[in-house]
Amino acid sequence: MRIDILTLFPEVFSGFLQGSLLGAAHCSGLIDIRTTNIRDFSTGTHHQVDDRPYGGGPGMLLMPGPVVEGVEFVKSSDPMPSHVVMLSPSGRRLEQSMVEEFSKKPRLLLLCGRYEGFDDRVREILQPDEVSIGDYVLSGGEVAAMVLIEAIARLLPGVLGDPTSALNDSFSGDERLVEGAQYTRPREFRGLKVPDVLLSGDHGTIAKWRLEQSVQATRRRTHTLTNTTPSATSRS
Ligand code: 6GU
Repeated sequence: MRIDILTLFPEVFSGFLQGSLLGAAHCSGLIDIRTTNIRDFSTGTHHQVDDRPYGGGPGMLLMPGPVVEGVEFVKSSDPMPSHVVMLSPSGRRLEQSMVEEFSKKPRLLLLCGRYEGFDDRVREILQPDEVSIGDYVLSGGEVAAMVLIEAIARLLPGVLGDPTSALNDSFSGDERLVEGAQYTRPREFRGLKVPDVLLSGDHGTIAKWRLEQSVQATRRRTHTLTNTTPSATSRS
Protein backbone atom coordinates (compact mmCIF):
# COMPACT_ATOMS: atom_id res chain seq x y z
CA MET A 1 0.00 0.00 0.00
CA ARG A 2 1.12 3.52 -0.73
CA ILE A 3 0.20 6.42 1.58
CA ASP A 4 0.96 10.06 0.73
CA ILE A 5 0.73 12.65 3.50
CA LEU A 6 0.35 16.34 2.65
CA THR A 7 1.23 18.53 5.61
CA LEU A 8 2.88 21.78 6.64
CA PHE A 9 4.90 19.80 9.21
CA PRO A 10 6.44 16.73 7.54
CA GLU A 11 9.13 16.52 10.26
CA VAL A 12 6.45 15.56 12.80
CA PHE A 13 6.13 12.16 11.06
CA SER A 14 9.80 11.11 10.97
CA GLY A 15 10.12 9.33 14.33
CA PHE A 16 6.69 7.80 13.93
CA LEU A 17 7.42 6.37 10.49
CA GLN A 18 10.79 4.96 11.59
CA GLY A 19 9.31 3.33 14.71
CA SER A 20 9.15 -0.42 15.14
CA LEU A 21 5.90 -1.40 13.41
CA LEU A 22 5.96 1.02 10.47
CA GLY A 23 9.74 1.05 10.08
CA ALA A 24 9.76 -2.73 9.62
CA ALA A 25 6.73 -2.60 7.29
CA HIS A 26 8.53 0.00 5.20
CA CYS A 27 11.79 -2.00 5.04
CA SER A 28 9.99 -5.16 3.96
CA GLY A 29 8.19 -3.24 1.19
CA LEU A 30 4.70 -3.77 2.64
CA ILE A 31 3.96 -0.07 2.92
CA ASP A 32 5.34 3.00 1.17
CA ILE A 33 4.62 6.22 3.09
CA ARG A 34 5.75 9.59 1.74
CA THR A 35 5.33 13.09 3.11
CA THR A 36 5.00 16.22 1.01
CA ASN A 37 5.19 19.78 2.34
CA ILE A 38 2.20 21.90 1.31
CA ARG A 39 4.47 24.96 1.58
CA ASP A 40 6.40 23.71 -1.47
CA PHE A 41 3.33 24.63 -3.53
CA SER A 42 2.93 28.19 -2.30
CA THR A 43 3.63 30.91 -4.79
CA GLY A 44 5.18 34.28 -4.09
CA THR A 45 8.31 35.28 -2.25
CA HIS A 46 6.99 34.76 1.30
CA HIS A 47 5.82 31.17 0.72
CA GLN A 48 2.51 32.06 2.26
CA VAL A 49 0.03 29.20 2.75
CA ASP A 50 -2.59 30.80 5.01
CA ASP A 51 -4.61 34.01 5.09
CA ARG A 52 -7.38 35.78 7.04
CA PRO A 53 -10.98 34.67 6.48
CA TYR A 54 -13.22 36.84 4.29
CA GLY A 55 -16.00 38.32 6.40
CA GLY A 56 -13.77 38.52 9.45
CA GLY A 57 -13.33 36.20 12.39
CA PRO A 58 -10.45 34.72 14.34
CA GLY A 59 -7.51 32.76 13.01
CA MET A 60 -6.18 31.94 9.59
CA LEU A 61 -7.33 29.58 6.83
CA LEU A 62 -5.27 27.42 4.51
CA MET A 63 -5.34 28.99 1.07
CA PRO A 64 -6.78 26.79 -1.69
CA GLY A 65 -3.89 27.17 -4.16
CA PRO A 66 -1.04 25.37 -2.36
CA VAL A 67 -3.36 22.63 -1.08
CA VAL A 68 -5.10 21.83 -4.39
CA GLU A 69 -1.90 22.09 -6.42
CA GLY A 70 0.01 19.98 -3.88
CA VAL A 71 -2.64 17.25 -4.01
CA GLU A 72 -2.76 17.30 -7.82
CA PHE A 73 1.03 17.07 -8.05
CA VAL A 74 1.29 14.17 -5.61
CA LYS A 75 -1.58 12.33 -7.33
CA SER A 76 0.09 12.64 -10.73
CA SER A 77 3.45 11.38 -9.43
CA ASP A 78 2.07 7.82 -9.63
CA PRO A 79 -0.64 6.51 -12.03
CA MET A 80 -2.25 4.51 -9.22
CA PRO A 81 -5.48 6.35 -8.27
CA SER A 82 -5.63 7.50 -4.65
CA HIS A 83 -8.47 7.82 -2.17
CA VAL A 84 -8.20 11.37 -0.78
CA VAL A 85 -8.85 11.68 2.98
CA MET A 86 -9.04 15.11 4.62
CA LEU A 87 -8.33 15.04 8.35
CA SER A 88 -10.70 17.53 9.93
CA PRO A 89 -12.78 17.74 13.14
CA SER A 90 -15.91 18.14 10.98
CA GLY A 91 -15.44 14.77 9.24
CA ARG A 92 -17.19 11.47 9.97
CA ARG A 93 -15.89 9.96 13.15
CA LEU A 94 -13.29 7.22 12.58
CA GLU A 95 -14.23 3.70 13.60
CA GLN A 96 -12.77 0.25 12.96
CA SER A 97 -15.11 -0.54 10.03
CA MET A 98 -13.76 2.54 8.20
CA VAL A 99 -10.18 1.52 9.02
CA GLU A 100 -10.92 -1.89 7.46
CA GLU A 101 -12.21 -0.25 4.28
CA PHE A 102 -9.18 2.07 4.05
CA SER A 103 -6.81 -0.89 4.51
CA LYS A 104 -8.17 -2.43 1.27
CA LYS A 105 -7.29 0.62 -0.86
CA PRO A 106 -4.08 0.46 -2.91
CA ARG A 107 -3.27 4.11 -2.26
CA LEU A 108 -4.36 6.80 0.21
CA LEU A 109 -3.64 10.51 0.19
CA LEU A 110 -3.98 12.10 3.62
CA LEU A 111 -4.48 15.83 3.75
CA CYS A 112 -3.60 17.45 7.09
CA GLY A 113 -4.98 20.87 7.94
CA ARG A 114 -3.65 23.46 10.38
CA TYR A 115 -4.92 26.83 11.55
CA GLU A 116 -8.71 27.25 11.59
CA GLY A 117 -9.21 24.96 8.61
CA PHE A 118 -9.32 24.93 4.81
CA ASP A 119 -10.79 27.42 2.36
CA ASP A 120 -13.97 25.55 1.39
CA ARG A 121 -13.06 25.45 -2.30
CA VAL A 122 -10.55 22.73 -1.37
CA ARG A 123 -13.55 20.53 -0.52
CA GLU A 124 -15.45 21.50 -3.66
CA ILE A 125 -12.53 20.73 -5.95
CA LEU A 126 -11.00 17.67 -4.31
CA GLN A 127 -14.21 16.12 -2.88
CA PRO A 128 -12.23 14.39 -0.13
CA ASP A 129 -13.47 11.77 2.30
CA GLU A 130 -13.48 13.91 5.46
CA VAL A 131 -12.48 12.05 8.63
CA SER A 132 -12.27 13.09 12.29
CA ILE A 133 -10.78 10.98 15.10
CA GLY A 134 -13.23 12.17 17.78
CA ASP A 135 -15.20 15.03 19.19
CA TYR A 136 -12.42 17.27 20.46
CA VAL A 137 -10.24 19.80 18.68
CA LEU A 138 -6.58 19.30 17.76
CA SER A 139 -4.39 22.08 16.36
CA GLY A 140 -3.81 20.13 13.17
CA GLY A 141 -4.55 16.91 11.34
CA GLU A 142 -1.05 15.41 11.77
CA VAL A 143 -1.72 13.43 14.95
CA ALA A 144 -5.04 12.25 13.46
CA ALA A 145 -3.21 11.07 10.33
CA MET A 146 -0.81 9.07 12.51
CA VAL A 147 -3.77 7.50 14.34
CA LEU A 148 -5.28 6.49 11.00
CA ILE A 149 -1.98 5.14 9.60
CA GLU A 150 -1.27 3.05 12.69
CA ALA A 151 -4.79 1.59 12.70
CA ILE A 152 -4.54 0.73 8.98
CA ALA A 153 -0.98 -0.64 9.05
CA ARG A 154 -1.70 -3.31 11.62
CA LEU A 155 -4.41 -4.74 9.34
CA LEU A 156 -2.11 -5.13 6.33
CA PRO A 157 -1.04 -8.72 5.70
CA GLY A 158 2.50 -9.28 7.01
CA VAL A 159 2.77 -6.17 9.18
CA LEU A 160 1.96 -7.85 12.49
CA GLY A 161 4.20 -10.75 13.51
CA ASP A 162 1.20 -12.94 14.31
CA PRO A 163 -1.56 -12.56 11.65
CA THR A 164 -4.23 -13.75 14.10
CA SER A 165 -3.63 -10.98 16.63
CA ALA A 166 -5.57 -8.34 14.64
CA LEU A 167 -8.50 -10.78 14.41
CA ASN A 168 -8.75 -10.86 18.21
CA ASP A 169 -8.58 -7.08 18.61
CA SER A 170 -11.30 -5.03 20.19
CA PHE A 171 -13.90 -3.85 17.62
CA SER A 172 -12.85 -6.45 15.03
CA GLY A 173 -15.15 -9.27 13.97
CA ASP A 174 -18.92 -9.08 13.65
CA GLU A 175 -19.90 -8.54 17.27
CA ARG A 176 -17.73 -5.43 17.81
CA LEU A 177 -16.78 -6.53 21.33
CA VAL A 178 -13.87 -5.01 23.22
CA GLU A 179 -11.20 -7.31 24.66
CA GLY A 180 -11.80 -8.74 28.13
CA ALA A 181 -9.33 -9.34 30.95
CA GLN A 182 -6.00 -11.00 30.05
CA TYR A 183 -3.08 -12.14 32.22
CA THR A 184 0.61 -13.03 31.92
CA ARG A 185 3.21 -14.12 34.50
CA PRO A 186 3.53 -14.06 37.45
CA ARG A 187 0.63 -16.30 38.56
CA GLU A 188 0.21 -14.15 41.65
CA PHE A 189 0.93 -10.41 41.95
CA ARG A 190 0.29 -8.45 45.17
CA GLY A 191 -2.12 -11.14 46.31
CA LEU A 192 -4.05 -11.10 43.02
CA LYS A 193 -4.19 -14.50 41.31
CA VAL A 194 -4.62 -15.36 37.66
CA PRO A 195 -8.08 -17.03 37.28
CA ASP A 196 -7.78 -20.85 37.57
CA VAL A 197 -9.67 -21.43 34.32
CA LEU A 198 -6.74 -19.98 32.32
CA LEU A 199 -4.39 -22.55 33.86
CA SER A 200 -6.76 -25.46 33.28
CA GLY A 201 -5.55 -26.33 29.77
CA ASP A 202 -9.19 -26.81 28.75
CA HIS A 203 -9.35 -24.74 25.55
CA GLY A 204 -13.13 -24.93 25.17
CA THR A 205 -13.77 -23.63 28.69
CA ILE A 206 -11.08 -20.96 28.25
CA ALA A 207 -12.68 -19.72 25.01
CA LYS A 208 -16.10 -19.56 26.71
CA TRP A 209 -14.65 -17.67 29.72
CA ARG A 210 -12.89 -15.20 27.42
CA LEU A 211 -16.07 -14.50 25.49
CA GLU A 212 -17.91 -13.85 28.79
CA GLN A 213 -15.16 -11.46 29.89
CA SER A 214 -15.35 -9.69 26.57
CA VAL A 215 -19.14 -9.31 26.77
CA GLN A 216 -18.85 -7.94 30.33
CA ALA A 217 -16.13 -5.44 29.34
CA THR A 218 -18.26 -4.31 26.38
CA ARG A 219 -21.32 -3.84 28.65
CA ARG A 220 -19.32 -1.88 31.23
CA ARG A 221 -18.05 0.39 28.48
CA THR A 222 -21.50 0.94 26.95
CA HIS A 223 -22.95 1.74 30.40
CA THR A 224 -20.30 4.36 31.18
CA LEU A 225 -20.91 5.85 27.74
CA THR A 226 -24.71 6.03 27.97
CA ASN A 227 -25.12 6.87 31.66
CA THR A 228 -24.75 10.55 32.36
CA THR A 229 -23.18 11.44 35.71
CA PRO A 230 -25.16 9.57 38.37
CA SER A 231 -24.54 12.47 40.77
CA ALA A 232 -26.95 14.64 38.76
CA THR A 233 -29.93 12.42 39.60
CA SER A 234 -29.05 10.58 42.82
CA ARG A 235 -27.44 13.30 44.88
CA SER A 236 -30.14 15.98 44.84
CL1 6GU B 1 -8.84 14.97 11.99
N1 6GU B 1 -8.24 17.33 12.99
C1 6GU B 1 -8.27 18.26 13.96
N2 6GU B 1 -7.67 19.42 13.76
N3 6GU B 1 -8.91 18.07 15.11
C2 6GU B 1 -9.50 16.91 15.28
C3 6GU B 1 -9.50 15.89 14.33
C4 6GU B 1 -8.85 16.14 13.16
N4 6GU B 1 -10.19 14.84 14.81
C5 6GU B 1 -10.60 15.21 16.02
N5 6GU B 1 -10.19 16.44 16.31
